[in-house]
Amino acid sequence: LFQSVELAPRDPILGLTEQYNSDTRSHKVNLGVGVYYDDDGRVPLLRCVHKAEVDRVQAQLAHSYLPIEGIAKLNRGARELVLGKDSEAIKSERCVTVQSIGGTGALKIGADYLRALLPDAKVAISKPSWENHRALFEKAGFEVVEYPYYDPETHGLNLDGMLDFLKSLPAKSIVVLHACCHNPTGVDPTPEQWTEIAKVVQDKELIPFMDIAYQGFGDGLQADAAAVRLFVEKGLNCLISTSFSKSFSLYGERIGALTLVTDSAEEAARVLSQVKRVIRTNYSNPPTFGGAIVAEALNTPELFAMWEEELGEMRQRIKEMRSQLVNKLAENGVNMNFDFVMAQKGMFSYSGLTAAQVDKLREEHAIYAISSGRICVAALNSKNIDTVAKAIASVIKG
Ligand code: PLP
Ligand code: TYF
Repeated sequence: LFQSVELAPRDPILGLTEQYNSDTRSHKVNLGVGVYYDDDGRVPLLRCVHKAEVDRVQAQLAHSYLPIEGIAKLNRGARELVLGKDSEAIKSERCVTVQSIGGTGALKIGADYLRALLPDAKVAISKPSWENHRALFEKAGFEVVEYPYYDPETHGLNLDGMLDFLKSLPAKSIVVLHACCHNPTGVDPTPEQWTEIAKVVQDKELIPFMDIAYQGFGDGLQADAAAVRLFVEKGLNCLISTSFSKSFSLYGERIGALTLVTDSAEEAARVLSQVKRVIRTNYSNPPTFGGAIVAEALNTPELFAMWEEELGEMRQRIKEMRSQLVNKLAENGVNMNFDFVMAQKGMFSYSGLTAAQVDKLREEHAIYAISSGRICVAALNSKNIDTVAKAIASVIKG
C-alpha cells in the first residue's frame, strides 16, 4: 500500500522550528515561527485564561459533546468582537458563526463550503501570504492566484498593483484579505486604502474572505477590526475567519470561529444548515475546553477587561522591541534606514534580509528566521535583542 509513497516537503515554518529544536547552541534564538513570547522568552499563560481555567475545573463539569456549531456563547462573543456589539448585521440576525479548530479550521470550513457553492471560482491571496493559504485553498479544490501586495522598494503596500489585479478578476472570485497585522510582511493598508479596496471588491462583485488572526496586536481590539466592519457596513456578503491562538495565547487548544455574513435571517438559517454539514462530515463537533475558556473571557466583563489589558501589554512590548531593534541596528553601524520596521503592524517584520543573509544568521549566529526575511518581532526580548541586533548588523555589513 505505501511502497511508492513520496516524502512530502516540510512546512517551511514549522520545519524550521524542528531544526531549531535540534540545534545544541545555547544562545540560539527562534525568530521563525509566529508565536508571541514574553520578555523571559516564554509563551505566556494569560491571567484571564488562568482564571477561567481554574473556575472551569472547580465547577467539575462532565465532558459531553458540543453541538456541531460549537458553544453558542463563544460564537456570539467572536461575532461581536469582530463586527462590534452594535453591528446592524448582528442585530438583524443575518450572521452565522461556528466554532472552529483554530483560524486554520475556520479557513478550511469556509473553503470547503465555498467550493460547494462556487466550484469554478478563483481564489486570490496576497503576494506574499501566510504559507498555508495557498495549500489550504488548493486542497479544497480551487485554483489559487496571487494579487500584488508588498512592494520591496518602499517596504510598503503596492496599492495600485493590488487594485488593478482585483479589477481583472472575474465576478464571484474569492479574495482572501488579512484584516490586520499582515502575515508575513507586517504591512497593512491605511483606512483610506481599505476604502479603495472595499470599493473595488464591491464594484467587481468579488467575495471577501477576511482572515483575522491577530486582532488586538496592531492598534487595539476595535481598531484592528475596522477593515472587517467596513466591508460588512457596505452590505457585502463575506466570510470572516477568527483565530484566538495568538490573542489568548491558546495555540495548542485550537480555537477560532468562522462568521458568514448573509443578507437575511432566513438566508442565515439555510447557510448555517449547510456549514453544519461540512463540519459534521469533517470532525463532527469541536472540542470543548479551549472554547469554553474563550467564551467565558469574552462574556464576563471582569475577564474581558483583564484580557484587553494583557493584549495591550503584548502589543506594547512588540512595539518596544521594534523600536529597540531599529535603534540598535544603527548603533551597530548599519547605515540603511530601518524605520519601516516601526510602521509595520503585529508580530512580524519583513526585515529586507536576503535568503543568503538569513542562512548566515542561522549558521554563524544560531538565529533562525524565514528565508523570505520574515522575522517574528514578538520573539525578541530584553535579553536577546543586543545579540540579535549585532548579528543582523554583521550579516548586513557582510
Ligand atoms: N491566518 C493567518 C494569517 C495566520 O498567520 C495564522 C497563523 O497561525 C492562521 C491563520 C492560523 O491560525 P491558527 O493557529 O489559529 O490555526
Ligand atoms: O506564520 C506563522 O508562523 C504562524 C504559525 O503551517 C504557523 O502562523 C506557521 C505555519 C503553519 C501553521 C502555523
